[in-house]
Amino acid sequence: MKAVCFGLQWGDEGKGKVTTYLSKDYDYVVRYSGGSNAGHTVEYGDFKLVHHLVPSFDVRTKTKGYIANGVVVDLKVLNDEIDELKKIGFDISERIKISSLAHVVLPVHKLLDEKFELSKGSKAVGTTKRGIGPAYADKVHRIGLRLVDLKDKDVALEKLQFISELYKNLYSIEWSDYNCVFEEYEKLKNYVVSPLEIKLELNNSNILFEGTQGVLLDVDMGSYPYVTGTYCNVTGVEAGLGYPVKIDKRIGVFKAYLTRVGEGPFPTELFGQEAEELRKAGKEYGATTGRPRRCGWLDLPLLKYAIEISDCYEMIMTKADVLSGMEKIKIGIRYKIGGKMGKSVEAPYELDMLNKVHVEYLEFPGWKSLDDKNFEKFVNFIESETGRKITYISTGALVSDIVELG
Ligand code: 2SA
Ligand code: MG
Repeated sequence: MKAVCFGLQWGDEGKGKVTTYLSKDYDYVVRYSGGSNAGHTVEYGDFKLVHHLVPSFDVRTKTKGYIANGVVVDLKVLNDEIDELKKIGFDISERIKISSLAHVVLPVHKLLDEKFELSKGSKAVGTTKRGIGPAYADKVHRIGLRLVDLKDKDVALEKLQFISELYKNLYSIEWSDYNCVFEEYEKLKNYVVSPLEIKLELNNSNILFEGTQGVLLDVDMGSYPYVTGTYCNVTGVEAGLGYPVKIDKRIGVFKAYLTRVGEGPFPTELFGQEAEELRKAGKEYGATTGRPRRCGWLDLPLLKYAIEISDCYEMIMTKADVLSGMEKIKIGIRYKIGGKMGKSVEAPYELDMLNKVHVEYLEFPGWKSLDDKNFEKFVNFIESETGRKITYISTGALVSDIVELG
């Protein structure tokens, strides 16, 4: 069995928790995209983990993790995460592998990320400043440093000096502390494998591919230019792994409302008191940067778009418990363009028009708990509108707070 668990919104749908919950039935959880911009929060009860690079497998089980070459790796962040796990009693050194073809996020990437954002002024994307865009850009510029390059220190040194020179000439960014790269590499070199070396094992394993961010942040299919630097859609699985793989299940995760962190259009966004209440109730603060997330109502046209482009057949809804106790709950059901009486737009073909739309809402009576009939109505409405089954509902923050729907 090969499945992918990915986000149907702008990230932070609760993929980390869902992945951890589902991971016990798989041999491997594989990260195929993104980098340390990701923040997958998993509450076990006794302890809480925020995964940035370590795949979100259940640390209490025997499931293993593989970081494929589609991921850009900040070596220090990964080492720190592995060390933290060890400190709390989970030595994952036998349970983690990294593709030798994965590119390394260097200090210059973070500096350039910061510089780009500052220089763009009002056009800034609101990145996490973790160097993600520049690291992917250097991969495409064909100057990136891969883990395999670090095998031979002389080769790596020459590459690093070349990168450093380019950054100085092109961007006036100075950096020469190459030792930190070598030191971090020494700590994790035993986990590095060639993608071909691990292919047979992966072919014969049950794998849960773990998406990062959400399909609306996909570099092609998302709300460009307000997107991340890579493929968050399920199309990223093969690109990230480096070879074809047949996926049996595409599990899309969405939140009962909507959040976005960073800039870009957000048609159902709430402001002021209403936004603040939702943010507080849902603890909607960036898991990597701590930034307050923008909050709003569930956007059905966007959800339909995400389902369509990911060909997702099964959905998991999270955080409906956060809405419990609210008097009224809204869903944005339709877009109109060109004034309130304008043309109705069901699912956008391109997301460029998102900042021009008016949203029509449907109001639902609130629910006290998830056993309430009113909640059932909410679920049924989403299922009938999307034509997709909601197979699980997360009922609270803990990994174990999940119920399967019959
Ligand atoms: P980047 O850093 O180049 O990937 O930023 C580009 C856009 O992608 C958004 N992005 C994210 N959106 C939601 N969650 C993310 N992870 C963290 C979290 C974010 C945080 O789990 O909360 O802590 O701020 C994530 N990572 C990238 C980003 O906001 C830009 O809009
Ligand atoms: Mg997150």
